[in-house]
Amino acid sequence: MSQETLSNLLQENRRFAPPPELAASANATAETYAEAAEDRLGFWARQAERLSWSKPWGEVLDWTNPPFAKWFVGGELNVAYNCVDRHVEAGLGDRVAYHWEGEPGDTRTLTYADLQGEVNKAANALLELGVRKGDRVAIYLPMIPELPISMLACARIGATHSVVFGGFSADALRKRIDDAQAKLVITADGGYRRGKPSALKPTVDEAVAETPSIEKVLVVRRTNEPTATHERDVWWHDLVDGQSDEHEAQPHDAEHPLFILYTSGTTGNPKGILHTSGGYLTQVAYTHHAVFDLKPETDVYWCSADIGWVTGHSYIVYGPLANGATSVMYEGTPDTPHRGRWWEVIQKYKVTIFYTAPTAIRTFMKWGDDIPAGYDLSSLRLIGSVGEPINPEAYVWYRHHIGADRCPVVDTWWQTETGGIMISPLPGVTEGKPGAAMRPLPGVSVDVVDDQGQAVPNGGGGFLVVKEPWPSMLRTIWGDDERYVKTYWSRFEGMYFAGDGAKKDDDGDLWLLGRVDDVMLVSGHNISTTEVESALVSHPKVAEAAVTGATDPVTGQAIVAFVIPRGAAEGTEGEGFAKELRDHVAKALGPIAKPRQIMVVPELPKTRSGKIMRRLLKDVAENRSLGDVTTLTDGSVMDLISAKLPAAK
Ligand code: 6R9
Repeated sequence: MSQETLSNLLQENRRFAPPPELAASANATAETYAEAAEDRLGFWARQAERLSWSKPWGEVLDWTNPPFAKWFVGGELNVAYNCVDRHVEAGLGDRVAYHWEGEPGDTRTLTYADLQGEVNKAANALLELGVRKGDRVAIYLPMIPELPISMLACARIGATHSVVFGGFSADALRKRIDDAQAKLVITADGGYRRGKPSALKPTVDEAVAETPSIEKVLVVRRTNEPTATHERDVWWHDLVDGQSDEHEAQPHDAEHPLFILYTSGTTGNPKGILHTSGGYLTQVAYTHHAVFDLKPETDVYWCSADIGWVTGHSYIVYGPLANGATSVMYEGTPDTPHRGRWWEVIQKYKVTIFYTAPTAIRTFMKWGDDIPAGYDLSSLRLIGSVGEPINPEAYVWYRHHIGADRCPVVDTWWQTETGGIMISPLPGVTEGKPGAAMRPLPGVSVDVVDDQGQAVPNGGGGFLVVKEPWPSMLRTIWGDDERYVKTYWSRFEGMYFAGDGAKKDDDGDLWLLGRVDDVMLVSGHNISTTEVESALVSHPKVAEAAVTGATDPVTGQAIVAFVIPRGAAEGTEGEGFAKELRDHVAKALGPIAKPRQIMVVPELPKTRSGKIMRRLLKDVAENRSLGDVTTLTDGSVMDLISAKLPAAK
């Protein structure tokens, strides 16, 4: 980053008011902001009362040793009890917790009473395997019910889980197991992806051959594909099914480690982000209630994320269950067996609240408007987005084609590190602006600062920071307090540095501009990848775009854009198309943002959670061999891209 602030180029004037019926009975109102502003800690203390505590807390926040926070000091609770048992005790045992849909079309319905029995059996099984409070358990499962069941079983007995995306390599799994010194891995023979069984167990075998901390491997049978068995292996159906479905949950300290989740970051070893119990559950329950306006008696909620990503932890498992929600959980990919599968799921379960990622939305734009148009999506009342900045055009497409111009869109900004949503519209209060995440939630203190850590005025751009501790904040990087302090709390005195660029518009609303590491410096101007990508996606022939800065002898860096055309679009090849796009960007943002080069590609490299890996595109643009590709969803994508391209000039 240079001394200059980030550019602030894109103009977007469309506005969408909250639907009056939603506003009239919204869970969060304008007063909520005022209430939280008046007494932030009092506000969070009231939110913590959504949970059931075995022992009341004393202080709300202990911040005497910053940046090491303790929330709800001395309080005790059991997270699994809060997510499951207390709903059963309240007479809601027959309410569906999960409508689970397997990729091949098999289904399972789990009520809260069913979930209680399953979690208790799994907890008893973990105890039989010698897992104790404080031990770490690695979970490497597909999107099947045993995944949330395993997480809750760990939470119940006080073991700390570390979920690793099914599909990460043996090496990635081994590193994570070693770092956490996990005792047990829970896995499956495989899962279904793209219409085929996809094996997991061989990867685990390869990983644990070199992880001395692992004592046992607990294996769910999902695909029935033959797998090698080892002495350390135990089948789930042999061990768990026969256990008692009773288990008495013990209370754990509010700061007891609930889970570790690894984020790769751009350099170095993955960081084990540590989340604890009371504060985490308070914030995910509250935000799920307020941002999605959840009415647990009537809503059917679906978050399409993978549980291996923090979004799945907080908004498929802990938030929705703490609130007694009915959720849909889907195992597979959006295009199996056909490209309308997700819309078919919404139609089938009459989903009312839908939460997905911009990468998925742009893929649907590429596939064409007629696909969602073939399904009845009239049950939807609210739709959300997470993971990347949502380009204004993708927002408007989502609102129109999925939300029937009726559903508010909540663009939610947060991170693995923040644990829960931090910036988002409140659907009954906020007038939506396509592309803006809008305002910090009540009780959350966020700002945009310049290089010196000074708040920028409205209309300015800079670095996104969090100014006060929040309940679901990460507590440290597992085993590395020093790296925690250095990575997040050293860039600006007394503030959490998120690593994202942002701007405040003239109304003071927030627009996220992508990771500051991705900002391009062209002829002395900082240009955000997000704004150029959004300008490209606003061209009617473009579905997706990714840009990166490549070294240039004249301008320092030059913008290189990779674009995927929309399915039905014609005339998307050759120099004519490239010129059309370059002119379009120049018109939208000014000549400085004009890409030097446009490359039409069939796919973009993405992480498992759908984020574009611009670092790899930079390698292509600068004619380098590729860096670390271990977190890439699909390794063949880079070959596809390279094969299609002339060498970058
Ligand atoms: C939840 C999650 C965190 C990074 C974050 C930012 C980007 C997430 C966003 C968004 C703009 C949004 N990000 N949501 N950017 N608008 N609504 O994604 O966690 O995987 O740790 O990623 O994702 O760059 O810093 P995680």
